[in-house]
Amino acid sequence: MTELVSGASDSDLGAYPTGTSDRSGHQTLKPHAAHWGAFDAVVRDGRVVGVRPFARDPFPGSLIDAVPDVVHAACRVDRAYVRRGWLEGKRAGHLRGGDPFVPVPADRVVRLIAEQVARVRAEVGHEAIFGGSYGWSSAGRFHHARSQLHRFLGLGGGFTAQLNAYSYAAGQALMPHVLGTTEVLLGRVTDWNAIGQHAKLMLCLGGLPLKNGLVTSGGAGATEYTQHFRRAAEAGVRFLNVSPYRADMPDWLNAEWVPIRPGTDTALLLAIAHWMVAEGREDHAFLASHCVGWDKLRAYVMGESDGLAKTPAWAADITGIAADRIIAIARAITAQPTMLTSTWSLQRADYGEQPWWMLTAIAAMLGTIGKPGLGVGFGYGSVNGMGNPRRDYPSFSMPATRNPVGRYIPVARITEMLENPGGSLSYNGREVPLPDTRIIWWSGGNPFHHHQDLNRLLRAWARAETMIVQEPWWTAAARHADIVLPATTTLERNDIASSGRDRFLRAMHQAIAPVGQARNDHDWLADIAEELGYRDRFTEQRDEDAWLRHLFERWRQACARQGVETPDFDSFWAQGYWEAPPPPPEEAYTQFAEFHADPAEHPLDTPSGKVELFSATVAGFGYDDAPGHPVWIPQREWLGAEPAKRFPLHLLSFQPATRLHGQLDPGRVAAADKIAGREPLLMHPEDAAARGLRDGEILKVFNDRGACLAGLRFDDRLLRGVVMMATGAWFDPLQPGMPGSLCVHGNCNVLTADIGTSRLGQGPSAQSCLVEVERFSEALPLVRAHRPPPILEILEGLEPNPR
Ligand SMILES: Nc1nc2c(c(=O)[nH]1)N[C@H]1C(S)=C(S)[C@@H](COP(=O)(O)OP(=O)(O)OC[C@H]3O[C@@H](n4cnc5c(=O)[nH]c(N)nc54)[C@H](O)[C@@H]3O)O[C@H]1N2
Ligand SMILES: Nc1nc2c(c(=O)[nH]1)N[C@H]1C(S)=C(S)[C@@H](COP(=O)(O)OP(=O)(O)OC[C@H]3O[C@@H](n4cnc5c(=O)[nH]c(N)nc54)[C@H](O)[C@@H]3O)O[C@H]1N2
Ligand SMILES: [Mo]
Repeated sequence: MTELVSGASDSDLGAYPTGTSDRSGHQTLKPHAAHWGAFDAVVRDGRVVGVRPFARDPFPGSLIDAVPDVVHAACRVDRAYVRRGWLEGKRAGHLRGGDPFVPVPADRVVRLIAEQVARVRAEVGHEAIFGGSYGWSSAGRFHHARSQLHRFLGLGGGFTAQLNAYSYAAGQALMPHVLGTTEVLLGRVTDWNAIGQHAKLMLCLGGLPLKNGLVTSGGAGATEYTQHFRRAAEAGVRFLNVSPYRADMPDWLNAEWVPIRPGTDTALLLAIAHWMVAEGREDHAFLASHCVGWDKLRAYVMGESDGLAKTPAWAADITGIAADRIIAIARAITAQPTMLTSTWSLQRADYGEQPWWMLTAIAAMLGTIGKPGLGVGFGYGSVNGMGNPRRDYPSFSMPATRNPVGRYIPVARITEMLENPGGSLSYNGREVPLPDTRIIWWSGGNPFHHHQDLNRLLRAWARAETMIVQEPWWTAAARHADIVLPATTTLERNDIASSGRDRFLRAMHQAIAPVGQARNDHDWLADIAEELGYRDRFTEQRDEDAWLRHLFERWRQACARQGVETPDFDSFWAQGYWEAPPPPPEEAYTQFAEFHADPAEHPLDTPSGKVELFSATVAGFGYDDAPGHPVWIPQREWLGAEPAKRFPLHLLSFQPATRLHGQLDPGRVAAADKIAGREPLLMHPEDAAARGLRDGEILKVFNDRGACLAGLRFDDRLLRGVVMMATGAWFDPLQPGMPGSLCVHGNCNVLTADIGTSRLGQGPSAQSCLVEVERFSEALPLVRAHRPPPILEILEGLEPNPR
């Protein structure tokens, strides 16, 4: 593999289509891939100057347009830096984010890190290194930053890890108790062919938002997300969009919109259940043969166990949906074959386990779990690839490394971990001990993007001694670090992209030389491992090329075991991609089909082998925030709650249409969507009129936890009282390092609450958030997030003080 600049040789291009030189002959195309799609990078004079969508992608997304901007952005980390305060010994107890950085030579920074790691390992223990490093990293599977860090820390003795994903942590904890698997939310779900062939109606909580299909974890060669909706609609499926936002479903699906107050779906579902029982529409046979606990759930629904019947009239007050409309929905789903789904967002809220458990219960009452094309599945509207008709081929990956100390926290409990060293927290029936964290190490994720209540995080973050962040860009995580290692972007190295939800394997050719002194994460870690005496165990004495060939060979053998023919590495690399044979167009997959046919022969992996509408296991945990069957518990913050008087707007922070989380934020696609450089806040024009606000104005959005600026965008597709902001505008406090400082750019996580969904799931609960807005009439502060932080040139005489 060559590191190409201009004028590629034949061997660079190989069999890859070469009709790509412009008249000057200096332009080349390099096959590449990212979570936001597959593309060819257009390279001229050592720079990425453009992108062309992958020719085999039927519906390439628009996010790839931002790639050249971000690769060459001014906010690339150009070399290694150490925070001045850290060098002066201002470590544990000092707020990060305020003081400037000092450039430090690469060899010295490697030694500094190795010293700290060795000392903490010896003096405190491996669990004092928090290496959870949650985040999406990049699509390439060898250079996947988080996997590389876990390998490095695991081989060195271990670390404290993070369990589950921000995306669906509550669901990951709950579903094994109910359906015996997490596949129903992240794996191979009933596919769109089956839905199109058998369903007449699809009830979608949270809709099927088009923008979510722009991304696939690991990247996709085929963005087929919308095509499946279209085909299902053409096959006669009608769609119900139950959501506070009409635009969660594309107009062309002609969906019926049922506006619902955020966080109240469980009440709606309980009322549907009540009507079904009252009308005798539940599938008694299925409930008896395939489920346990119906008697207990039934007693709760009818009010026999708690004196409160969950009638449509009861739910109408909570949800804002009229009782007769609730009955009409209940009638519709019982009268025709119906598929049920919910976006992942519903469980990123207080008690987020409940709507998913109750939706599963409705599928059980309908008797449809495992019936062709029916039942329930989560996430059809959340990411490209869910429900893709496919065969299960091996995906290309780094082998997982063991974490010898076996310590972890539930993914979103980081602030609590830092606040409570030596304490513990309840999670899914266990007491999880919290370590005394000394080193926080992030590579491939951005806690100052993804975590809730950033002001609280900022205070807790101060407790550790050393924060190490590996990043290509000066993200907020890098700015709040002590030691910053410049990482290459994928365009500066060779890799292979692969996703379990996509049938293409794609070569990612290095397109340009590393920018500045950026290095591959693997190479940084190999050098640190060398200082610590285990380079060879870390690298297995392979370089990048040898690793890719090795991993490819493993993948190839796994394919061969399934009888799938694959090319050799060199042919694959030259071709730029490999496509798994697509399944025959009529082939359809229904999850739980065997269980449906014979529950005794094919039991679920639950204690009873059946669908657990009441779980003795969960009940046994004794959690009042997640009892043994689905229940309605009002969220701490919602439109019916007490704080709504002071903060009368429900803020939903949804996934951005213009980037992937914080990634690509410095690029043109995200920039074009902003209002005077601030993240838009969507609001119903009447809510705005009631406050005397005009479209396009800059607002201050606030609650007791924090405040940010946002640009007002009218949107009459929203339920009144609900406002929306996308996540991902880089956190930009007016006074860096000061908790509570106004974020001038519009990062919604200064507003969200940091409370676990419940003791069962301990997932993030970002969606339960009330705010108020007002016009911001001061002079607009500069957005500095996309510039490097203050950097001091050389500080003579400042010797690092290891402690
Ligand atoms: N309010 C609110 N907050 C949310 C959510 C919400 O709905 N509302 N959603 C949550 C969800 S579902 C998720 S998944 C999280 C996402 O949170 P994250 O996954 O943490 O967000 P990303 O911005 O994708 O962070 C990935 C980081 O890795 C860096 N990176 C990319 N390539 C490389 C590389 O090769 N090497 C290194 N070292 N770094 C690299 C990128 O620059 C980026 O900063 O956010 C969560 N936060
Ligand atoms: N373009 C783009 N696509 C992405 C991502 C990205 O960053 N950019 N991120 C990816 C990731 S990591 C993930 S986890 C998925 C997340 O996928 P989701 O969680 O499905 O995405 P969201 O946009 O948070 O939420 C979808 C919709 O749910 C609705 N909703 C919110 N709360 C409620 C509620 O209480 N009730 C009802 N009925 N509806 C509600 C909102 O109107 C919102 O528009 O998206 C993935 N797709
Ligand atoms: Mo996610």
